[in-house]
Amino acid sequence: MYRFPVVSVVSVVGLVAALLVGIEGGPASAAPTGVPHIWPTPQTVQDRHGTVPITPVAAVVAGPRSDPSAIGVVRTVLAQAGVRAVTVVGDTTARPSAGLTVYVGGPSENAASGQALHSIGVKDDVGGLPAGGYVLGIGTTAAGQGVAVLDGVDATGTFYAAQTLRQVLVPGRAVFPAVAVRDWPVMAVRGTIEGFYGTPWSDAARLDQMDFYGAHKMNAYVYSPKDDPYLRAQWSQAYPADRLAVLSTLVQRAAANHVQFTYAVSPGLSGCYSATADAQALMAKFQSLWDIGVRDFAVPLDDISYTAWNCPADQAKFGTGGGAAGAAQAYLLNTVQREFIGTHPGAAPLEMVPTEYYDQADSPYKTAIRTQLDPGVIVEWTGPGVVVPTIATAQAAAAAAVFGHKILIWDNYPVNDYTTDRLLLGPYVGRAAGIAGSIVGITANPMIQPYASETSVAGVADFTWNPGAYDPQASWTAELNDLAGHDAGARAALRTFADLNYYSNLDRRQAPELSPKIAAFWTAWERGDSRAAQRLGDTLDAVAQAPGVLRADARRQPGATGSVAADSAASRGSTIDPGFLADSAPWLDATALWGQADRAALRALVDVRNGSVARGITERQQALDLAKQAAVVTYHGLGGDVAVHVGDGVLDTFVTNAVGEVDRALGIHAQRATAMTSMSQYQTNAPANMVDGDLGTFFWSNQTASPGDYVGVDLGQVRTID
Ligand code: LTM
Repeated sequence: MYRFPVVSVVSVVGLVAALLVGIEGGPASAAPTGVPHIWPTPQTVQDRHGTVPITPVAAVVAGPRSDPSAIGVVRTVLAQAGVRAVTVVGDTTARPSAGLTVYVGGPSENAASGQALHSIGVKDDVGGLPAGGYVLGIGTTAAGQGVAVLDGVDATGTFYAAQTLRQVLVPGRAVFPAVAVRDWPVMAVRGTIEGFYGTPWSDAARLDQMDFYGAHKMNAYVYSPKDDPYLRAQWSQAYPADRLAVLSTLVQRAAANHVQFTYAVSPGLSGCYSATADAQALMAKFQSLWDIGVRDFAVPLDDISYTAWNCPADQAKFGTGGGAAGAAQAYLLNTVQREFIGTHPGAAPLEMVPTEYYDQADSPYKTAIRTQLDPGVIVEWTGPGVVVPTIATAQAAAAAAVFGHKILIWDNYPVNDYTTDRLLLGPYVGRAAGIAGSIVGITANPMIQPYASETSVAGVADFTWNPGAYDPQASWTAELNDLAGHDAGARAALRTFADLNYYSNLDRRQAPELSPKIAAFWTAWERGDSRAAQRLGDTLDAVAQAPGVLRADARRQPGATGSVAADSAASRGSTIDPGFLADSAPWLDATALWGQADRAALRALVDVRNGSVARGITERQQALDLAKQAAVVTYHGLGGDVAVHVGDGVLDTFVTNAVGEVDRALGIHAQRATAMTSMSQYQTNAPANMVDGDLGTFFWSNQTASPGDYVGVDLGQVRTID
C-alpha cells in the first residue's frame, strides 16, 4: 500500500478510505450552485460554476511554516462538512492522488500551493497583494481530484483564506463551490479599542472576542479599559504576576487569531512629561508586556487636563497652554519612540491618542503634535466630534493634514458608556468610503457589553476590509443571522430585538421596522379596518415573545458558553450566543414587558370598540401596570443603576396613545398629557415624570443637547397651564 508521509495523526484505515472514496467520488459535479456570500465582501470572487465534493476522508498539505491556526480552521470546516479523517502531509512529499486535498499556505509557507492552484486552472497571483491578502482556489484537477488552495501572501492571508473557505461551504451539502477568490484588506488596521468607562470586559469575554475578530478578518485589539487601574490611576505600577499571566493568555489568543494585541498605558493623570523617571517607568511597563509577547504599544492621552501640570518642572520646561501640552507630550513620546520602539526590533509603530482627539481645526496643541512628534508615531482621532454620526472623506483628509501624522480612527461606536441605559445594536453607518485614503484604519470603541457589540463591530470589519462594497444593512442582517444561529425563529426574534435597540448618535431612528407598522395600524384603525388590529397583534406578540424565543434557543445547547478554542473561530454555534443573552438581560426583560404592555393596550382598544367595555377597562389597566414595570427595569453598572430603554418613543408611545384612545371612546376626559424627548434618560428620571402631576419628580437627561434634540409635552388638547 502507498504510504503518505504523515505530519499529524492518521489511521491506516483512513488512508484506504481516502483512496476508495476518491476513486468512487469521481469528478466534481457540474451543477452550478453559486457561491455563498462571504463577509467581509471580497475584492474579487470568480464563480467557476460547479461543485467540489468534500470526501469523507481528506488530506491537508502543509509546509513547515503553514499557519497552524489556518490548519485548525480547515480541520473544523472539514469536520463540519462530515469529513471523518484528515491526513496532514508535507509540502515536499508525495501527495494523495484521490479525495479532497486542501493546500494550506502561500509561497512563504507551502512549496506546493502554486502548482496546486495551477492544477485547477486558478492563477497564482498572490504576490504583490497587501499584508493579509490571499487567493483561495477551489476546483477539480484534470484527473478529477477535488482541490482547495489557501494561498496567503503571508500567514495572516492564509488564515483569512481559511475563514473564507469556512463561509463558502454550501449549507447542508458536503460540497464546496468551484471558485477563485482574490482578496485583500483595504485598511491595514481593522479592529476595536476596549477604551470605554465602566465595567471592563471579563477575560473570558476577551478571549471570545479574539476569536470573533479572527473570524471577521479583523486584526487589531487595543487593551485600554478606562477602569483598569493599572492603565491610568496606577499606570506606573508593575502588574502582579497572576495578572500578567492572564494578559499573556489574551496575547496568545490574539496571536492565534492574527490579531495584534496593543497594550495602551495612560500616564496623563499623574505623570510628569519632563521626568526621566516617569519615562523609564512607562518603558518598564511596556517591557513587562513585551516579555509576554506584546509588540504593539499605545499611549492614550485623552480625557486629561492640559491646563494643569502634574509637576512644576513641566511648567518650567514647556510653559503653559495647549501648545505647551503638545510639546510636553511629544517630548515624552519621542523618548519612548527612540528608547523603546527603536531598540526593540519587531515592535510596531507607536500609537498615541492626543488630548485634542476630535475635530480637525488647527490649534497650538495640534501644531505642536504636527511639528514636534516623531513622524513614525500614529495619531488616533475620533472624527469631527467625539461620537459622530458621519465622517466625510474631506474631514479625514483634513485631520491627516492638521495632525501631520498617520491617522488611526478611534470610532466611538457602539460604545455606550455615556448612555448606559441603552444597547446600541444598529448597523455601523455614516463613514464615507473615501476616508480610507487618509487613514491607516479604524479601531471601534465597543459597548460595555462585549457580545452585544458584535452586531455593529462586524460592520466595522466589513467596512474596513472593503469600504467601497460596504452595505450596512446587508452586513447587519448577515451578522444578526450569524449571531442568532440557524433557527429561523431565533433569527426573527433577534432582528425584532435589535430593531428595538437601533437608536444611536449614528442613526437617531428608533425601531425603524416596528414604527411604520404601528403608524400603518393607526391609519387603518381610523378607517375602521378590522384586520388592522390582528396584524399589529401578531407583530406585538412577536415583540413580547422575542426574549423568550431567544432564551429558549440558547437552552437548546446546554453547557454552551461564549468561550471557545482558537480553532473553533471557524464556526459560530447553531444557537444564539449565551454571551449575547447575558449582556442583554435587562433589555430583554424590558422588551418582554413593553411587548405585553402594548399587546394589552391593543386588546383594550379592540374590546372597547367591540363593546366589551368591562374587559377593555381591565386591559387598559394591565397595559398601564406593565408599562410602569417596563419603565423601571434596571441595568446595574459601575456608574450606578439606570432604567433601560427599549423601543422608546415607539413602544411607550403606543401604550399612551392607545390608552388615550380608549379613554376618549369611554368618554373619560383625563386631560392626559404626553411627554416626549429625543434625549436619553439619566437613571430613573423618565420623561413621564414631566407629566405625572408630581412636582418632586422630573425628567433628567445625561446627554448633551445637540441641534435637533427636543424635550416637550403634548397636552392632547388646548389647555390652560399653570
Ligand atoms: O474617545 C475617546 C478618545 N475617549 C473617551 C472614551 O474613553 C469614551 O469611551 C468615549 C465615549 O464616552 N468618549 C471619550 O471621550
